[in-house]
Parts: sequence; structure tokens; C-alpha cells
Amino acid sequence: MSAVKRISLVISASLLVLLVLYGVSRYVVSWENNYSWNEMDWNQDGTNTLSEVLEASDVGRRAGSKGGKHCIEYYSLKDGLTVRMECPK
Ligand SMILES: [Ca+2]
Repeated sequence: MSAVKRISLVISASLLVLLVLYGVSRYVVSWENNYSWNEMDWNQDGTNTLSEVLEASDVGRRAGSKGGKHCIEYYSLKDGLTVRMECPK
């Protein structure tokens, strides 16, 4: 194996390892947020994708209100905008 091939193989493997570590760290933070499987269905289409599970690392939960009802507001940690609001029926 030539030196160039070996170097490009090492760089590719390093990038892959970094990508996997990034994904694992996002998953761990999502898991630590302690959301249920149903809560992580952010677009409420009835299914959970891997990206929705990873997105849970960037979503916070706080008390909110809507129409005089006490609700749970899920919001984006980066800008504070509401991702979803769950209110009792
Ligand atoms: Ca979904």
C-alpha cells in the first residue's frame, strides 16, 4: 500500500470515528433528557426517526400555557422557539 493511500485511509477512518463519536454524544445527551419515545416524535407523524431522537439533545421542556390551560412546552435550546406544545384536552 502506498503512503498516500495509507494516509487517506487514516484520515477517512479518523473522520468516521469523529462522526460516530459525535452521533454517540448527541444520543447520550438525548437519553439524559429523559424523554419518552412518544415525546421525541417532534413532528407528530406517529414514527420516530433517528434524527428526531438525536434532535432531543437540543430540545428543552418547560411549563407553558395556552388558552388558560397549563401545558408542557417543548422548545429549542438554541433559540427558545416552541417546538411543540402539549395541553390537556
Ligand atoms: Ca416523527
